[in-house]
Formats: sequence, structure tokens, C-alpha cells
Amino acid sequence: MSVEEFDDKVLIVNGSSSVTILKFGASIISWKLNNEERLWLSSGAKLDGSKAVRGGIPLVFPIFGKQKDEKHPTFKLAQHGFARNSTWEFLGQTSESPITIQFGLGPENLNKETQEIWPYDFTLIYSVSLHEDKLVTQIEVENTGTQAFEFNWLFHTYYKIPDITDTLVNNLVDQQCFDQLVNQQYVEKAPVISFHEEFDRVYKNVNQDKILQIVDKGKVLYNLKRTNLPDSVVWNPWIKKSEGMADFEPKDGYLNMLCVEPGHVNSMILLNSKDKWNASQEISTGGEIKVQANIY
Ligand code: TA6
Repeated sequence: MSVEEFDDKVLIVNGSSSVTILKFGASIISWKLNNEERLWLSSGAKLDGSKAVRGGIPLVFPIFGKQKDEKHPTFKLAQHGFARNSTWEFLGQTSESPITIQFGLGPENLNKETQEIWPYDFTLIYSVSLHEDKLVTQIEVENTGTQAFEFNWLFHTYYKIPDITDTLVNNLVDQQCFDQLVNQQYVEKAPVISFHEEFDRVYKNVNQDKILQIVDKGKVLYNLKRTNLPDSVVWNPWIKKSEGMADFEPKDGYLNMLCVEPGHVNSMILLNSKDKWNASQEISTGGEIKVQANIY
């Protein structure tokens, strides 16, 4: 087992498992289990801090997407906020088993422009735990100032999959969702989600006992457990949108990736002075298909 810090990243290795985290964005860019890569990373991804990483697990804070309310303090922030576009501080290892390391972000890590746009005192503590059989990412948001602020949080996880046309997502049936492609809200009636075109939906208030499963030809690839993250975005850019993203390579990469993104994005979280907010995602692989359609 080892934790190795480089100038731009931190690498955890534990036998045939490993995880690589870029200090820029505290973005996980690789997670290997049994020496097999489980996250999709564009071959065109910028890893030099020039833009948010296309792939892996970018972090979305304090706004998901673009704020529509021009009076809101997050209105002038870039899409998906500043967490994925800022260099975090490596805080070191906090546990041996599972191996856990932490990164921190505060106003002192933001450029002047961002501090002026979003003038709040806060601390983000991001923990990455590499287990034998799963990956856990946890976030703590603390309001260290005197003014309350509002935020969204989302783990923008890009899963590596064999073939999107054989892939299903389980346990979202009967959920309220907002379809970002047609700007419409409706109840998901498909027993399982399948993919044959661009897909971009925000599933709202999904009971946290529901384990979201990514299934390939009847075999469970990934299980996603969420704590304090009621919403989940499901996104595949398909052909046209992939062609429109300069850093999305190869262009047919949409066939081998799927984003299932746990978050709190349907509403803003209000954090009062000195309060803390915690959330996490746990990703495991394999196991049985577990249909939980009747948990509301
Ligand atoms: O999470 C889905 C989404 O909001 C999509 O609408 C798409 O915009 C994707 O995020 C990627 O956004 P980005 O800013 O990384 O290009």
C-alpha cells in the first residue's frame, strides 16, 4: 500500500487497486480495481489546469449547471462552479484501512475574480477512500464566515462501460425527473433506462435506499450508494454533443462512457454561519441485480 504525492497529483496504490487524483479540481482521473480502469477519461482531457477535466470524477460546487436567477450570487460563476477549476491543497492521509486521503479548498485557493463573484468564507474537505472492493468519495462543506450562503453539490462521475447500447440503469422508474434536452419535467416510466440518443435528465429526490445500478447485458457493472445526495443526473452526450466538445476524444467515446452523478442540485442548500454539510457516494462493482422499484 502506498500514497505518493507528485507536484500535480496524488496516487494511492493498494495491490491491484489504485486511484489517481489531480490536485487541479481534486479530480479523480483514474480508479482501478483488479488492475482494470473503471472511470472514463477523454484522451483529449486537459490535465494541465487549463480547463476542467473531461472525465473521471469532477466536483461540482457551488452551482450545478448555470444559475438562471441573475440576482443569485452564483449567477456569474462558470457552468458547474469553481471547485473543478481550482487547485486544491493535499491535506495528507487520514486512515490506513481503508486508505483515505483528503484535499481542502477555501477562498485563499480561488482567483480574485471568483472571490469577488462569490464572497463567502468556506472550507471544503474532500475525502477519497480506496477500499478493496469499492471507492468512496465524501465532501464536507463548512460555512466558516458570518454570512449564510446557498450551494449545490454533485459528483460528476464518468463511468467506463463496454457499450452504451447494451447498458441499462436500474431503479429510477417512477422517479420525477427534469429532462434538460426538452426542458420538461415528467415521471420516468421506463422500468430501466436505456440509451439510443443524447440523454440528460436530473432525477429528483430518489430515495437513498435505492441503489442505482449500471448493468451491461444482465451483468452489474457498478452499484452507486448515496448519502445525503437526493438527486442523480444521468448523462450521455451521444454523437452530436460529443463532436461539439473539443476535449471529448475519441469522438466515438460516448459509446464507452456514462455519467451517473449523485448530487443535491434540484434545489439550493442553505448553510448558515458555522454550520457544516456532509455527503458521500460509494461505488462498488458486480453483485446481483436488485430491483427496488417500490421504494418511494
Ligand atoms: O451533468 C450533465 C451536464 O450538466 C450536461 O448537461 C453537460 O453539460 C455535462 O454536464 C457536461 O458539462 P461540462 O460543463 O463539463 O461540459
